[in-house]
Amino acid sequence: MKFSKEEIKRSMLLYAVTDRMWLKEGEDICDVVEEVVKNGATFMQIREKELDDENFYNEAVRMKEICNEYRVPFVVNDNIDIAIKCGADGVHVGQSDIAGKDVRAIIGADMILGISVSTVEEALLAQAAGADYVGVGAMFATGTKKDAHSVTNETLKAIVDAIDIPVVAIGGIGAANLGELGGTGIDGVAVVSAIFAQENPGEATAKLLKLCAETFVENGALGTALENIRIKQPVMHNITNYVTVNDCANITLACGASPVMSDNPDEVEEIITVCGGLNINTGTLTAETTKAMFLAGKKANEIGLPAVLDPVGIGSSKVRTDIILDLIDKVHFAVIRGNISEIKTIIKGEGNTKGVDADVADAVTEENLAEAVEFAKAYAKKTGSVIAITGAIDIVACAEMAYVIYNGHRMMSRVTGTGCMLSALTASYAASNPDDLFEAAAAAVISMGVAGEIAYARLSEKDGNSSYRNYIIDAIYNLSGKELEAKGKYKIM
Ligand code: 3NM
Repeated sequence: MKFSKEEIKRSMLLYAVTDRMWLKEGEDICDVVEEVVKNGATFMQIREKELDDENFYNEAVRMKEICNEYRVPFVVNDNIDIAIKCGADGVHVGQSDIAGKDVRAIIGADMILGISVSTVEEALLAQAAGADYVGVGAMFATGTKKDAHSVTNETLKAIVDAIDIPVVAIGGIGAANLGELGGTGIDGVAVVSAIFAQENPGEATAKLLKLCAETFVENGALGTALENIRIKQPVMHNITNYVTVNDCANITLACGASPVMSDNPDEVEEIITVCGGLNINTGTLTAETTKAMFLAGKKANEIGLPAVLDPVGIGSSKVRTDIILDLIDKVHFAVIRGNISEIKTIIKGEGNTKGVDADVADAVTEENLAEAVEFAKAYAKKTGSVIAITGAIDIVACAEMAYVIYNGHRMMSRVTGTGCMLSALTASYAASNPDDLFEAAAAAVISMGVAGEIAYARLSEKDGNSSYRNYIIDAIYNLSGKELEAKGKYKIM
């Protein structure tokens, strides 16, 4: 299956179900769906009760493409044929439709199966029939589904306790009453009118997601890693290139840390002693900054502070490659963050090409993912550093485990320095979570990707890459731990 069980569980948080009834004059449902997933819906179901099969199918194909781009699971309500034909991630059926086990037999093991239930007995049957989640409703009075049974919070809790698969509540749920479902143990809510009947479905989605995060999400390792920066407010020593130094300083402030940007070899050893960690970025390298990097890096090691390396431009010249390899040799880095080509070049420079990069294509894709993850883990094991390889798909690896991260937006590549900013951010996370560098680095990478998504949703017609850069920094400034948990799109390998 494309989505792991954990991803499906997390994606229940804000489950949107389409309804064309609320479309405004001339509006296309797929455009609305794009606004909704762009603004944070974590799951999408197409529900068409009146449309003929051809139009249903055509619409499903387009929605599938949109959801795919945002890595949001997409299922089709009731129509198994269309679900299979359009390549949907799954299908959702009710009690009056075909029996769950028959649906599983038709769709096979890999597609997501959701089943609507309103009693514990139905929930147990759904689980036994191979459902990946159940939708429980109706929790409140709803005009959207006329024949819905009503369910009490007690029954909802009993269902949560009785089964192991994720539970999403549905029916009459909106911003005003969502809080009443807190404490029931559900994974999230499914809504139709609270999104699609609203004047601005995108804005409504963003607001609901925040509420869902506050109500249903517990701070895990990622959220805690972010909150720790705000609590500890470490001073961060950055020795970085002059192209993006200001952005690195501002993103450091945005996440809750405090930047010092000294690259003077005569003072860096003194400066680092009042800091919580170090970020070394090898862009626009000069003889002086090189000296400062070695001095600060060694001192950071000596006094036990985490150092992050961003090997910008390795391979672009012999001088730079040699310096970076020498740095890695003489300084222990808590985290090394680069794109796959940079990380590959580091390893090649060590003459360790065999079995490492030969079959790993330059871009990480679903096809070479398993191999790229093994490559990152192997290098993490060898160096004792956390290895963060960033691109369209990001990998954050320690020797035993890796986060594979799908957050971010392609518009990020139109801003110079998103990588540099991420390294500065990673150093702030590492300094605030020195005992859990793996989760810290993953949280940093996810938060940058989430910020790229939030910033993209905020762009208006006349905005370009300059506003986008600022919106990314704003998004980091405003990001909460729970929001980070809620918006993270990742799996563990
Ligand atoms: N299924 P709204 S209630 C599609 O109880 C659906 O199984 C339900 O719409 C169930 O969010 C429902 O507008 C409608 O109330 C939910």
